[in-house]
Amino acid sequence: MSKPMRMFNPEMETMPHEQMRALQLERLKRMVAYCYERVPMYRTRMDEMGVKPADIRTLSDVSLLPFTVKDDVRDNYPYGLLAVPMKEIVRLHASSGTTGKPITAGYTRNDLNNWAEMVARLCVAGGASDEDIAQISFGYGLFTGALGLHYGLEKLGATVVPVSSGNTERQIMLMRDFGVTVLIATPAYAMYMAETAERMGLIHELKLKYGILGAEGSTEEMRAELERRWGGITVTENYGLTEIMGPGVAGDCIYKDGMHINEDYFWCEVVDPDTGKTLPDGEYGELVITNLVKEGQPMLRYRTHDITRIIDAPCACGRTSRRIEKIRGRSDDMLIVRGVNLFPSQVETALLGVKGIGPHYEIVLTRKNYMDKVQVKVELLDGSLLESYGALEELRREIQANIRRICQLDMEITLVSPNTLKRFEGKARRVTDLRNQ
Ligand code: DLL
Repeated sequence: MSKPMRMFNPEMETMPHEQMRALQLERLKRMVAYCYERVPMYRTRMDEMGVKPADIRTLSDVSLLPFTVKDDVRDNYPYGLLAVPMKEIVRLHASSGTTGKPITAGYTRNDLNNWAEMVARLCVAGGASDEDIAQISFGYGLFTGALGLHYGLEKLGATVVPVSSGNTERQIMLMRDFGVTVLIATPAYAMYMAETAERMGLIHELKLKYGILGAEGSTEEMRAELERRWGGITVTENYGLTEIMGPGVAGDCIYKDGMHINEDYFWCEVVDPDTGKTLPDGEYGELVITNLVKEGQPMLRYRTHDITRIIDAPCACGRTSRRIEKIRGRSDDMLIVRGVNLFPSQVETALLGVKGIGPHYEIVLTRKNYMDKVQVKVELLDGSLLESYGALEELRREIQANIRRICQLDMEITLVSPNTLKRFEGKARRVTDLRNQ
């Protein structure tokens, strides 16, 4: 048997820092000039700020450039930010979001080739090889997740099963029949699939080894629960966004100590979300990404709203790239409850440490007499507990104490019967905020 792949592109993935910085600077200079010449919005903004492409002499000069925000992409919907004639665009993707016009992205043929390369790297980092059979349970369509992973996995030579999301029992049957070894899904859907496989009594007949998950946040506790539920698989996650490319910006290696950035394609900074000032590596703030190589719709300093920090320490896997820590939350998902900042991920951490409850939850915020109230609905693993007031109260108190310790807030805990909360086949929506209604 051949040795499993350890890296897809060792030359790039283990490039010494100095050499990588030189490559990034060369690419940054070229990209800034490219955007200035071809995208009217960037030319206008840079002219207004009195910045010319020639002013970019070092990587830190990136801070001279204007930010790009989601509204810029919306305001230029659908083609206003393309840097090439439509004839050169061979694919369009979009992310719907909850309000307003979708966010669109156009890709040239070179963009698609580069995209497959960056995804292939993160799949190998997450354990996949050309010997694997990978089931893609992201919804196929305008969403970048399914096709992004699809071409990356094909590029590395894995066998792709493009099943898409939904019809969960059939997914489990196919996993067994096809001998699937790698699962591609959101963490929320992967959890739902694990439950379904357990219920069907098939979980031990599966050959699954790796879950390469992404497109939404999840906590370490959720990762551990997924690994356990699926019978001891390795779960890694990867990160990306439509505006910048889709999946492929960064991904975990099997050491799960931060997501390796594809640094030859992206320049990542972390900024103070309030002042926009660039922060030193290691400090938490908002991730801002600049495309270093992209023809169709490149972005300069795109504000992701995702909160993380950059890790610049060696990794046991031998890759030399800087990493981003697990996303803590989005700055626009941060809830302010009675003056306290709350990320939904903190609630997840508090819940998953408690025995007797399942990994599904829902957070509902209401306001009465100017007072915010948070209700957390959680499923019991054993429904018969609903008959025992004493046991229920004890469990509720334990959860409440955990939440108070982690979130510094008191919340009302509602324990519900097993299998009654909503399940998700894509990105989970766990928060309902009714305070301004
Ligand atoms: O979710 C791209 C993607 C697909 C990434 C598949 C990984 C796997 P959008 O739909 O544009 O693109 O959503 C982007 O999702 O700004 C984050 O808030 C969130 N997100 C994506 N990956 C992660 C992750 C895709 N690993 C938005 N952890 C981003 C936390 C994530 N949040």
